[in-house]
Amino acid sequence: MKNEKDLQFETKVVHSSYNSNKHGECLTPPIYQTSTFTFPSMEQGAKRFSQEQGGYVYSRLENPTVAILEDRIAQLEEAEAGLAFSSGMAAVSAALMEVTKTNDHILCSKGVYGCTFGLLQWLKDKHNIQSTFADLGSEEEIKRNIQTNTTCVYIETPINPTMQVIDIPLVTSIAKEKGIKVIVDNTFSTPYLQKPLKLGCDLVVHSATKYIGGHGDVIAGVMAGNADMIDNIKKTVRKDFGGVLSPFDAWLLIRGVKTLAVRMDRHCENAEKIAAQLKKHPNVKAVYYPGDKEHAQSSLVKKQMRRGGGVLSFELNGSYEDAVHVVNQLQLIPIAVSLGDAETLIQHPASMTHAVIPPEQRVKMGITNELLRLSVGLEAWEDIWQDLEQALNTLSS
Ligand code: LCS
Repeated sequence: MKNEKDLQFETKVVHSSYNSNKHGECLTPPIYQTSTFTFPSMEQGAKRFSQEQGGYVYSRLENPTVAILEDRIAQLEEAEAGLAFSSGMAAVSAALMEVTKTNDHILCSKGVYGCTFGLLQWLKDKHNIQSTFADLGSEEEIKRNIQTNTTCVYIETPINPTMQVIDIPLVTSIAKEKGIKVIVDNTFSTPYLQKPLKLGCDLVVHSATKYIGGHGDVIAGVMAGNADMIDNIKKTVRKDFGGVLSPFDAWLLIRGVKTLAVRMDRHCENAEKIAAQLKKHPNVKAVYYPGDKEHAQSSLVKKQMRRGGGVLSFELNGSYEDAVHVVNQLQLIPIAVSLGDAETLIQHPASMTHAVIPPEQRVKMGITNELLRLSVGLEAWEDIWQDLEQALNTLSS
């Protein structure tokens, strides 16, 4: 077989990081549902602890099923190493803890997921780690917001839920000059659509709950980066804070990720169609979708993403009450947070995923009360549109 690294993405999601000969010739990776591992002797146990000798010790440190997933994520992100966590937030918090200490400063994209915002607030209150939220749209703006104590730039791109896009090479080139680490939350794009490490960032994090898992049945996080950094996080924050993924959940992700490329193609196709339909509807004021040729940053999207992804947001020509009315009329599309599942999901960021952000700041981020977020699923796009259209048509235009 070719070197795994030379395989195409669609092949890597299925085959990489797993050799059935090492796992009882099982086609599908086994679930090593064990908390601990036996040592052949006292001496060998001690050597495993001191790392003089390889071998598993305890599943909070390493587990064979989890290790298959971690290596597969590294292959997909074209990273030296990967690491799995019990949630996306466990991955985000471990990444931030790795690159900051008390009194440091974080430069952050203008918007982030609500709980990431909450975590940044907690870091400020507890450890005096301040954050600045900025547009990061130009060299001048990035440089102006870097302080002497900035140790990290943290970005989501596209940003949840406004779908603004950040120029990763621009950010990383400036940060590198100043020795600042760049973390990219790649949840919305997945490594199929965007590879931040190749664009110069230091660590990629994901809520694997979303597209990596893809089936709405697991809460998980993953991370990828250079071997030293990942090894350090594995031996410190992850081991001692303990946000590890269970072997069964790792297995669900190994299964889910096999179809990532085909799912993403379908998510993108459906989202393109739904965005185009929404734009034509008289009761829709604005549609925010990176895959839309008229998206304000479409040339940047083309530069760093393969396609626009499966999530879009839109604002109604109307009030918050109209938004509530429309959402309550939906029959096929469930009202639920999360994204990246087979089911199309709709939610209201201002009162749900981003409710923790103070209203004034929320509006600055572009999250108005009329904004709705749609995670476009894998159904026939005509059925998704029919449901949206009948709901939108109940508003008088
Ligand atoms: N990063 C992003 C961009 C996210 O959207 C989320 C969760 C997380 C990190 C945290 O991941 P978790 O711990 O939930 O696995 N986003 C959610 C959302 O938009 N709706 O529900 C959860």
